[in-house]
Amino acid sequence: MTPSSAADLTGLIVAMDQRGSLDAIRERLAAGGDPRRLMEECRVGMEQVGRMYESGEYYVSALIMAGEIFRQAADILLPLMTATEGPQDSRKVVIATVKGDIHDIGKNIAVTLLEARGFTVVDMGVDVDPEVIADAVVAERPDVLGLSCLLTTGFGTLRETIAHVRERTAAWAQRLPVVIGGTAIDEHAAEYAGADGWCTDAADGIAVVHSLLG
Ligand code: B12
Repeated sequence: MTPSSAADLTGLIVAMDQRGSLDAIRERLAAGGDPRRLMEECRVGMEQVGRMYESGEYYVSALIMAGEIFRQAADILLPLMTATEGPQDSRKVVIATVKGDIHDIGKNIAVTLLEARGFTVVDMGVDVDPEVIADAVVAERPDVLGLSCLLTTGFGTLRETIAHVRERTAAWAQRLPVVIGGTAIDEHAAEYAGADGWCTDAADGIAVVHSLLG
């Protein structure tokens, strides 16, 4: 299999081949490909681009380019993914990327999938102060708070944000479930931050939200 083959979507993303990546997606969809699987292959490509940036092989411009390719891929794939979503929910989620972090591609996918499942989503955007998030939680009274964080340097801010929210919602009859997401999140990060659930994939995140809400 050559790197330019439609079957190697991950390789095309890593090679920053924008036209090739999008053509491969269209080709694979036309052949009956599963949009979720294609999205996952794109995500793996992004992870690889990130590692190459880390090792000095790619510059920050590659992160920007990969982000742009992924955004366009998501424009094709998300409508297909949401068209086949399962049972609907009518509860409310406040969601934000934490202070100091401007990554929003993953958060936006989570928002789209949550909305497709019927959730009302209050999207506060990126780089949001802990106090501003806590204020929104008090004003909106959501059923769940979702926080996105892609930077390991943001884990302290996640913890600070959740602590603020816990303080401001201490009098609530029911503890507000907090779910965190992002590529570097794991159970240790979740425990450190004081979150109730975590994910590295939006579809899993929605399953976590459902299990926390009962
Ligand atoms: C694209 C990208 C960028 C773009 C972001 C564009 C944008 N608008 O978002 C730009 C160029 C701006 C960027 C900047 C930087 N980046 Co960057 N970036 C990436 C890259 C390559 C892909 C991220 C991405 O979009 N992935 C695809 C999405 C779909 O995946 P995801 O975000 O994980 O989201 C999924 C799940 O996690 C989940 N999810 C996410 N959030 C939430 C929230 C909830 C509530 C739920 C339910 C689910 C959920 O759902 C999503 C769909 O399944 C990653 C590499 C990687 N491994 O991810 C590096 C990466 C995150 N970046 C990194 C770095 C270092 C930076 C910079 C500091 C670089 C620099 N020197 O300037 C800056 C930081 C800027 C800042 N202050 O935030 C590092 C972080 C390392 C670390 N240990 O913290 C990474 C890991 C690359 C690396 N390996 O070094 N970056």
